[in-house]
Amino acid sequence: MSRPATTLIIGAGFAGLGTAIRLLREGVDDFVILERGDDVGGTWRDNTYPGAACDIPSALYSFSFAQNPGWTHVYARGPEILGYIRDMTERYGLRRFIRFGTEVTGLTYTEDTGTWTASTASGEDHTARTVVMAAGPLANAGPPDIPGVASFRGRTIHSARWDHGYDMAGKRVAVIGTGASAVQLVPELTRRAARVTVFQRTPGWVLPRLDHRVPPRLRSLYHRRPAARSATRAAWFWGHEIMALGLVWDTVGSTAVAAAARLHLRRQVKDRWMRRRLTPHFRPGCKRMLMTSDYYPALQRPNCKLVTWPIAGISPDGVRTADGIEHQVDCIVFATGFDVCKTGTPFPIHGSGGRLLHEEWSRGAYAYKSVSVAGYPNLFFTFGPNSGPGHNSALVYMEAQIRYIARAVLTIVDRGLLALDVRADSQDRFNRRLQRRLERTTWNSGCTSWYLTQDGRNVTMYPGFATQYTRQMARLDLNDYHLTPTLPGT
Ligand code: N01
Repeated sequence: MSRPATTLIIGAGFAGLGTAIRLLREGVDDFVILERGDDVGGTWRDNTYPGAACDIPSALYSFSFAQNPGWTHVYARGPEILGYIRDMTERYGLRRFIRFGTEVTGLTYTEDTGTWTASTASGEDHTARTVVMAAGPLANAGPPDIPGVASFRGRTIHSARWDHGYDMAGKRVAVIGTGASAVQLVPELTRRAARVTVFQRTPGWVLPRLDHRVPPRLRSLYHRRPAARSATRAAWFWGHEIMALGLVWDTVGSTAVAAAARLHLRRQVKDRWMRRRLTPHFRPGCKRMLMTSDYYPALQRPNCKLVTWPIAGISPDGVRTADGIEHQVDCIVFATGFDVCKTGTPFPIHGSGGRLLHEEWSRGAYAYKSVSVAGYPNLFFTFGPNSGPGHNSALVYMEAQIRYIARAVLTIVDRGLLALDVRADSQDRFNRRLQRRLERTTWNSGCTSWYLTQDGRNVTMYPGFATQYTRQMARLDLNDYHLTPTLPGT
């Protein structure tokens, strides 16, 4: 049997590739990246819907150690971000570590050897001393459970699995959902399709996205002066940190955000009745803030209609609403979000003693510092429980996780440990404190969102500033872990 690798990384998106780069920098090159798709990029490979872009400035939505001086826009479009990820893959020579088309179907820990085995759809097994889960929290998409969905005779497309072969020209299109994906794709669809009907269940808070092309002179300055890039990044970072006062905690800050969003709505929508239908009834930040300057104008184009009656079902010819109307369409776009692993895992994960992670998480996921779970030694999560930012770039959080995980992997390697397993009491103490802090956040202020479990527990977001999260992740406190030394002679 071949020697186990040091690390298995599951997923070749931002988190998996970032982890690989960090491990290489630390001198670990004995790892394998398992990727179910046929290219790198994760969410940016999958989300190719018209208008896909990032609503966080590119200077901040990129790794601090691989800054791109050439971003063409303040807010990069999807293809440019995918290009950045592909460039990074080549620059760091990561392709040779990736096994494309390898879908992991299960992970099992063997206590005697302190190793993990990943089973895959092809039947091949991969074994390693440590595993980094980087499969992405928003990787699985599917149509929502709306009655009659299977009976629809036209085309259905999910925002995260766009069908580029389907020509929207001349088509009547329904868009279900008005979240972050919908507000980006609706403006593009109104330019392409004959008619677009947008079905809104809950209006969201919208702030303008002040996007523009980065002037060539500024780009050339960024090329010449890394300090200028870093200064821009720092300015965006601190600007977003201030946003936490309005989006994370239910304070006067959120009243200010609400006022700014109302002003944006008043400026862009002159019709009072339409404004009423677009005005949210929850605290800003409770659901994800929407950043767009072209969504409201798109809704008011002559070929666009906003429907706020609840959807009663889908018929063979279109979408039926509770007022009895059947909206006949050729295509339904589901911008309805993702199957988020709040209580489950993307595949069965068996820890020590045969325990099963999705059974332990059945009432909501939890972890220690979002990366380690007691009973699952040597296994580390990126974007694990309570690691989501509500106001800043996910990549800032991801870098903090990656550094922490690399430190843990090196500790296992350098000390020759069989197992590094977080202590259950440390994990419980950490989560009690975390849940107390979450009680005072906007996410727990009464709306429904994908951040919460069915019984209202927030297992997704981190209740604080990015600087606090980074500080939390800066130290690997071995007092919070059980360290099992390798047995002599093994
Ligand atoms: O999905 P969502 P998304 N009937 O879950 C509605 C990231 N992202 O793909 O609010 C009718 O936010 C649902 O209505 P309601 C980002 O993290 C990032 O837009 O539940 N409607 C809602 O309007 C984001 O948070 C970027 O009442 C139904 C919408 O569908 C995450 O992806 C860009 C329904 C779903 O909104 C998900 O965003 C885009 C039903 N049965 C996305 N089911 C960046 O720029 C759901 N809805 C970084």
